Amino acid sequence: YSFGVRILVTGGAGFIGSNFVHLTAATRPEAEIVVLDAFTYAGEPASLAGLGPQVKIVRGDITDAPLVDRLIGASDVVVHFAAETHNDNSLAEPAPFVQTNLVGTYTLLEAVRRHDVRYHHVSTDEVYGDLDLEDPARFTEATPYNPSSPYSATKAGSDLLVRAWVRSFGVRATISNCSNNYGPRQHVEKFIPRQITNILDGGRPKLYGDGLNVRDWIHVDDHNAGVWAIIDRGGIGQTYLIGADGEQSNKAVVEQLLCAMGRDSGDYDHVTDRAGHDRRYAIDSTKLRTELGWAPRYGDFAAGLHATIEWYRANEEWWRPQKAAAEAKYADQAIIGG
Ligand code: NAD
Ligand code: TDX
Repeated sequence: YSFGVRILVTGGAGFIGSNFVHLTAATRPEAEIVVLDAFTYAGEPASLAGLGPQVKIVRGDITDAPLVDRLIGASDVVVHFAAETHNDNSLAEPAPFVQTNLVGTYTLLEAVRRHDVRYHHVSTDEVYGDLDLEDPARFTEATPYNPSSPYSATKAGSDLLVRAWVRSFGVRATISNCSNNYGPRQHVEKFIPRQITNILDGGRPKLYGDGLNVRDWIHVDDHNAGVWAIIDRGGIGQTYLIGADGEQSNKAVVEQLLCAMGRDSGDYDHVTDRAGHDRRYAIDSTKLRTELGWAPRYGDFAAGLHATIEWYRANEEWWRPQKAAAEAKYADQAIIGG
């Protein structure tokens, strides 16, 4: 470490944050981990089960400035995962995205500035907008910001706040922009868990539009290993893209899931497309690989997908309580959208 061992993890009860906490607890026994999480619909207490006294959990909001000030004053590094994260929700109701992603990040930045605490900001490749299917280009750290949705616009805004706090106030921060994550403990509203659990329930996957949109998939543990490489060895003020060369069309993913789960590969429905639906994301992670020596360990997407299917099969008690509500939200959004 280039800092002490007290780590504040915001959003540690969510998908990527909870995997980060488990990975850190398993690999860094000396770390003292505090999770700050509001336990929104996306925060799941069961995702933090089985962790010892090394991990403390605080239920609270990142926009609560006095609470944030107190926790950051007692930390050596902040790893900021907390966010509203689902594009479809941001189209139905943008307000919590502005509040959490922009005001929440601002609140953290003011506290790390006051206490001079090292800060890592977890962001997304969606800040760069999208690429054409025919375009051989991939996103790099130099790609201009061009977000499409309320979600990606608030993430882009939060990244720009970080850059300004680095330049104007000397805050010791780094930023990572990662591609689409998959793996255990991802909310059933998201693409891969939604389709796996539909199939487990004997239903059919739902493909938006023509299904040819491309996402660049990475296993959540590879993302989190990249985050640790940046915290340990990253340059202050630097941005690093994290991606594992995992481009797949949504249609191809659905077909792989159906085949892997013993169903006919054509057994899915096309449904109304997402408004403003980004066509393709693709990450060039050369900087992270060459400067910090990071490389993904889950190179084989099919194997990672199989393991993820097995996790949802074995952990129905984790996802079942959320499933009906998530599908009801989709049914409502379909009515609003016509
Ligand atoms: P998630 O929705 O699964 O979890 C978000 C967590 O943040 C939840 O535990 C929730 O309770 C908490 N939270 C929300 N609002 C809060 C608030 N105001 N105060 C405190 N806690 C609050 O999200 P995720 O998919 O794990 O994403 C984590 C981070 O990684 C986000 O910043 C996201 O933008 C980024 N990211 C995600 C992906 C992806 O594929 N999922 C890819 C790149 C970057
Ligand atoms: O039922 C579905 N059918 C479908 O075709 C759902 C839920 C999604 N899709 C499509 C939309 C996208 O093209 O699948 C793709 C993936 O959808 P999401 O899981 O909603 O992810 P995406 O919109 O790509 O954003 C994700 O990756 C970047 C995360 O949700 C973000 O938090 C992250 O920043």
